Amino acid sequence: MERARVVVLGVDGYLGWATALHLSAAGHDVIGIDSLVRRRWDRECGTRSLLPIRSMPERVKLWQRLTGRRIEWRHMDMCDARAVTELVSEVQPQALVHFAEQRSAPFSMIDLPHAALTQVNNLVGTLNLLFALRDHAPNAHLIKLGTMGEYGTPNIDIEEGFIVITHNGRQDRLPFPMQPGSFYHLSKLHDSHNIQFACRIWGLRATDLHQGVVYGSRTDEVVMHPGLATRFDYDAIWGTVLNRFCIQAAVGLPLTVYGKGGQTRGFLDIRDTVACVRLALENPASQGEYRVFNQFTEQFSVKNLADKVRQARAAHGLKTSIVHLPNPRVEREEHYYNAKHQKLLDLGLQPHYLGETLIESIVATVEKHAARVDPVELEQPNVDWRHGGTPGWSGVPTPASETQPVAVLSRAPKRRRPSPAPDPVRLDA
Ligand code: NAD
Ligand code: USQ
Repeated sequence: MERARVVVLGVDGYLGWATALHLSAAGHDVIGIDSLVRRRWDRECGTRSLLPIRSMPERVKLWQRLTGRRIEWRHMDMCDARAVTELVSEVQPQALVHFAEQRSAPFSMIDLPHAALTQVNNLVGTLNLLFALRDHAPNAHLIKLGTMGEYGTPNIDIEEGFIVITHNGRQDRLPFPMQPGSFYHLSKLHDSHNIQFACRIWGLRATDLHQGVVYGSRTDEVVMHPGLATRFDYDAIWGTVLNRFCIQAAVGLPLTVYGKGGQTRGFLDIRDTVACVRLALENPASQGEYRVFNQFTEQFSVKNLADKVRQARAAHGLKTSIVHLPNPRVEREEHYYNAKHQKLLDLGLQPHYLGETLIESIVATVEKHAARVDPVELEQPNVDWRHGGTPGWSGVPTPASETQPVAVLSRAPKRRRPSPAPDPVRLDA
């Protein structure tokens, strides 16, 4: 594909930053936007990236100094419809990669304000984009980060987005039945419906990447300089499971398996995330097409992963313990799981599979920054699916000056269990 003008939405995040660098290195012209809201949510949750991350202006300046390549940085909220419209009409992108959402399942389960914030932020941002594309760039290719969690854990094979069903003697190709497991995962499903609808009625083109759980922090571009590091979460709100296990192992804490640990999910290395996005970009959907790629490379149960980390450490003579904590989530702990993931392989993806060396390299990265680890964040989960934020939850009030225009918290999360009848959610403050 020729050089494309591509907007990366959510460029300050874990995957957005690594992807922006990868696309820029591949010769594409990248414009990165972010509201920086994740940095605010970190302050509110009392969490922080294990790897120190620089400000966006510093990062893009460093990238330009090291490579001569320019990433244009713009501070913008996806919930600001006018700003999204102006961006799309002015830039006239060939493609947009949309990462800019609230992406933590536990965050969305804290209480009503957090569930509402998640759904408003994610749905309104995506809707703003769809209308802007309809009116100003109907040929642009939308590449949307969805999630494997939209499917849930059905007792049948999971297809890539659609399934052929025969019912009462008639046959159709229909969206695969979905059973998401949190208000966050539901927001991704609602987005998928909205995007599919926009492709059907307005002829837009979109690729919905149903991505599994990502691990690792190193891509070819990110490792060029410590100042290019991407965020690396490990706490119980933002940290994903393998990243948490590696950090727990590095600091000598037990690996926290929730429940029996038979929960099986699709996983992928962050190097494969950036490669998959590039493949989707360089092999665009047709006009009017809504397509789904299941974006992961291997499936593991949580217990399986914990055993792999333990074995990798044992190979170096180090002992790691595993604890089974009462599961704070409502999810199946033993189930059938077989999800297809062929389409990205067909486009040429060359996966990086999880091996002991990789686990060791993640652990080694962590060890360098062990002084930044807050062990409390690694011990007990602080959000329960049945009751919300637990007494261990340590959110602090959000300063009024930092509230967002559309999706806002009407009240800050408290240190106590939320009352059965929460305050009404205000979305207009
Ligand atoms: P992240 O929290 O590190 O990054 C998301 C970025 O989006 C943040 O920088 C945040 O400030 C920005 N953002 C959020 N709402 C915004 C808004 N309204 N306007 C502008 N910017 C906004 O998350 P991540 O791990 O990089 O995930 C990126 C995307 O990939 C998410 O959509 C997530 O659902 C999806 N995903 C992530 C994983 C994973 O394991 N990390 C797996 C599957 C799918
Ligand atoms: N888990 C543990 N111990 C832990 C942390 C998690 O056993 O210390 C378990 C959870 O109970 C769950 C599994 O590990 O069964 C995965 O949890 P996770 O926190 O790694 O991932 P999840 O909440 O599903 O969300 C993450 C990203 C989200 C993305 C999703 C992809 O935060 O943005 O959408 O992975 S997927 O899981 O395929 O839906």
